[in-house]
Amino acid sequence: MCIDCGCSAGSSHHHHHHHDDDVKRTIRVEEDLLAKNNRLAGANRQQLQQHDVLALNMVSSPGSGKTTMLECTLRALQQRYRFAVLEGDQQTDNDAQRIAATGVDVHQINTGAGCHLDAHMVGHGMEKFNLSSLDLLFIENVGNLVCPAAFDLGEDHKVALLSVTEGEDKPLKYPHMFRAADVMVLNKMDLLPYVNFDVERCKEYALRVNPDLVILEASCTAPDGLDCWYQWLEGRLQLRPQG
Ligand SMILES: Nc1nc2c(ncn2[C@@H]2O[C@H](COP(=O)(O)OP(=O)(O)OP(=O)(O)O)[C@@H](O)[C@H]2O)c(=O)[nH]1
Ligand SMILES: [Mg+2]
Repeated sequence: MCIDCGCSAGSSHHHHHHHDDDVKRTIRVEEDLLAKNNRLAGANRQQLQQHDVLALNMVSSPGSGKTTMLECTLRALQQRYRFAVLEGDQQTDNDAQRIAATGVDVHQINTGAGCHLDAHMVGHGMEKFNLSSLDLLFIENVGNLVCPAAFDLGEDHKVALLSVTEGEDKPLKYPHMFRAADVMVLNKMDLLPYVNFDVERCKEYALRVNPDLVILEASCTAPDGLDCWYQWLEGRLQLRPQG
């Protein structure tokens, strides 16, 4: 259930003809849902921290390259770090199969009609792994640039991917996601010659929405195209207390 698109809970934003009582009730339901989610996210975070597991919530529109970037990352770094992946999708276990092919432990969460992962689903997903044998848990969220922004899963950082085929105005049009994220990975830089995409303007928009955003330029197909991402990731992993 989602406060932004009203997929189940119903949103007050789009209905101006509600009676005041209906609006108040809708808002109360939304507040309750988010409060419950935040409680569960806190419990997830506590568990992850107890085991010194870094958790990253990968968010983007469908097709920006979340799974591809994870496949590359796992293949490149799994000799040095212990990974597990939670895969969120409405339907299919396509992405889980792609991750499993790398040899890394993965669990698929299907949300059905749901347009985002919530902390409750992730808490149960975490039960599938032995947290004390992990360095990093990747959570790939449902492809959606809107609703996942509102749901804390207990992660350390949201990492938002944006590919250069999507248009440089996206941080302005979907500000909640880029405000909720700590990192923006500008992906598919290899396609820049074929699309109208102004990288500098995109960065300016993104920083306007979130001045603290770390922006990384990446390509999953170019040689060394993910080096800056690996650098950020390893820097972050090395910040953890030594277990
Ligand atoms: N040229 C190019 N293609 C890429 C890059 N990264 C991903 N792709 C392609 O983009 C398509 C979508 O990639 P996915 O990794 O499935 O995207 P996703 O974000 O996981 O998609 P959903 O899980 O459906 O939200 C695939 O055909 C990838 O091969 C890149 O850096 N450059
Ligand atoms: Mg995917």
